[in-house]
Amino acid sequence: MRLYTGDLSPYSAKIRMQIYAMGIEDEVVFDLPLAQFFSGRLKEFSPIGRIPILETDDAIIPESEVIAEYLDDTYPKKAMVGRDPIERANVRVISRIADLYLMNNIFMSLSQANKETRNQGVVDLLMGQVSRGMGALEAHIAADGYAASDQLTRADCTLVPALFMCENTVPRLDVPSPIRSEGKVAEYWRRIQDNEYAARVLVEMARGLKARLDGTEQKQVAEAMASAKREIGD
Ligand SMILES: N[C@@H](CCC(=O)N[C@@H](CS)C(=O)NCC(=O)O)C(=O)O
Repeated sequence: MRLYTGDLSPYSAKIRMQIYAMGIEDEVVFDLPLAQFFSGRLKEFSPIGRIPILETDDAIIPESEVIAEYLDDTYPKKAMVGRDPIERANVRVISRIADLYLMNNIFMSLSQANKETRNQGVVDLLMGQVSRGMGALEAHIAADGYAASDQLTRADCTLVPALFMCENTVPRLDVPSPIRSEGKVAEYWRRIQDNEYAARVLVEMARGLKARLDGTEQKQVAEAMASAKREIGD
């Protein structure tokens, strides 16, 4: 299998964390087609045009939640969706809160990162939704152990990158981190960073953020584009 992924992409980080935790890393090649991704040509390969994408011998699978289910279905003994119907429901609810109400709104708000051109109404609308999602998460998250139960599940794999975005990306909009200083989410966030798989994707995301902010990513993209052009010319 080949996973099209990027260090900073929270939806990709969620799948990497699942792959690390399932212990199936040897079955996967990690790849980022930089030139295609940053020139919008990923759509030629996967119509949705977003990462992560999982390529198998038989299919091109987009959408992180679908890839997560596929991995669980492919390796049922290592599946991370929970042991019984209630646990599975909790895992899916937390994963949806993280994906739809946190990550998606934060992702859209990034278009307003530039102070000069910022539309504050857009920021307020999206941050209101993030805050509402946080309220729901506070009610659903487990009081101890992992996000949905006493074991690491896909809920953690989705939530860890989402909370990274809350802490590191939201402040770029001059809005404080939506993770409150106290409560179950705050305690979970402190606890989960000691987990080896969470710690690993957090390091990768921090590396991606640094590369974006210090211009390294821009340089890599320019090099990848130039090399793609040369290949077309050859
Ligand atoms: N719903 C998708 C969202 C994926 C997504 O938005 N990926 C971002 C990177 S984190 C992307 O590829 N953005 C490129 C674009 O919007 O053109 C999923 O769960 O996989």
